[in-house]
Amino acid sequence: MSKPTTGPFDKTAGWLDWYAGPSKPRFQLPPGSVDAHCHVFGPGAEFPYAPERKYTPCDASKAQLFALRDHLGFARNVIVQATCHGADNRAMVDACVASGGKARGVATVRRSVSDAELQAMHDAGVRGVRFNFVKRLVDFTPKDELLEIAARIARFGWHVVIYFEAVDLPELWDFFTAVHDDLATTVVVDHMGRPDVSKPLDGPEFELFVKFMREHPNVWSKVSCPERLSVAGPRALDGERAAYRDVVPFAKRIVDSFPDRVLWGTDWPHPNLKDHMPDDGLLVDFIPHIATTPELQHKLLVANPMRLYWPDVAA
Ligand code: 0GY
Repeated sequence: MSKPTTGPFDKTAGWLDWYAGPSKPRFQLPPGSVDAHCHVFGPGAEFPYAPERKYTPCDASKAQLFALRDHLGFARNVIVQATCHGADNRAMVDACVASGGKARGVATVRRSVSDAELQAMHDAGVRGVRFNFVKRLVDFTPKDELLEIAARIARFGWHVVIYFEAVDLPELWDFFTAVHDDLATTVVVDHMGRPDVSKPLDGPEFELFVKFMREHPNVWSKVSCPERLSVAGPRALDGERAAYRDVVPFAKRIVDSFPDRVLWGTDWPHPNLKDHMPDDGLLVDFIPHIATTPELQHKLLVANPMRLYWPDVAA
């Protein structure tokens, strides 16, 4: 893989670039595996970062993403619109189109989006919208706007991806339940709703998330981002193939409890990590610790993402 570059934009102070030269995973991904959460950044010279962004990253192009896909052994990507591009989906859509059917997208839209624009995104491979509730990443969007968008995209058969932090779930519960009950749309939660893994696995905070999934059969979870959630490490660096052990019980519990509603992704190029940048090869080696049988691994990496993003292709 080539090295990260920066275009005409100045990166946020302290920005960590993605890890160039990742190792080969020892865990062999099942054939047809999908990296169901990753991003492209720019390149800024071609696809400028949004004026309202909360951070300015290094560039992370589609060619670099596809090189990583091939290096790690994934067959497909789901490219999630990153907040540094706001609701300008051009970089993500361009990557989906260039992938030749090997990438699907998740967009960010405002209520001003037209049906023709939604249709064009659908034709390019977009299958969902992302609602982000993480306050450090986005400005507040009124819930009525989100519900309006959710109703409009449901007609395209798209789903909703939501990103929030565990402490905010009680406040968001009614809204998410309305999306579920009124629209029957699949709702995919990013990174298990960001649990605080220093709290007990069976404590009230994570139990609420488990209850959320148990009571709402349309809710899925990405069991991704141990590098974001881990407090105790060890980091996926320097050959460490059993990294982020404090996250394992949380992710394993979700995989074991809801094996047909889980997804996994690298989160490359890992926006906003402050502490370290993981070796993505070693990150893949995290997977067999949380999906411990070939059957669970196949569901997590192949069957589930294919059902959601490529329902027309046999997995
Ligand atoms: C992630 C996490 C983060 C950022 C974004 O779109 C984004 O900017 O998703 C984060 O900073 O926690 O899912 O990639």
